[in-house]
Amino acid sequence: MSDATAKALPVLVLNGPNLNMLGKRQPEIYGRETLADVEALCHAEATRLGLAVECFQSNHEGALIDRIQAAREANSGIVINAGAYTHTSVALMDALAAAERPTIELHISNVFKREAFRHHSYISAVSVGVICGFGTHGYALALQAMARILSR
Ligand code: CA2
Repeated sequence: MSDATAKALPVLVLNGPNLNMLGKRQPEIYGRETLADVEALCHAEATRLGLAVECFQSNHEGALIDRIQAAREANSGIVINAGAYTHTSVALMDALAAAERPTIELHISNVFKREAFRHHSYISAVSVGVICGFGTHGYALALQAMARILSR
């Protein structure tokens, strides 16, 4: 297959609990863009980078784990904003480790300027790197970093 016809590598963009509320509450922390705006941004940035994205949001830990398990077969990399599960979920950490796909952890807000309980992440230990504090632009930054990782 020539480069021109090569299929774009599919990156999974996962959003966890309450991120379906983006743009509807707390704009001073999370901005005014909705989850649909964020997912459109991801598709546009992926196209620009020659990647494909599959977006998934759930408020349920088990549904997120099921999607991560599917990513082992279906996706080349994972960008994850695990929401509050970041700070609590050994189960998500274990699922990401088992997926064996390069993972980038993302937060819209700068969690280190916030409450102490947001300073610890179970996801960081199984991630290539972490992007936080750049608002929803962080999703574009994460995809740029993922494109570089997958090109190696
Ligand atoms: O900054 C981030 O992206 C967070 O992952 C967001 C989580 C929070 O628990 C993490 O500590 C940091 C919360 C997501 C809630 O999103 C909302 C968005 C709009 C309105 C209400 C909640």
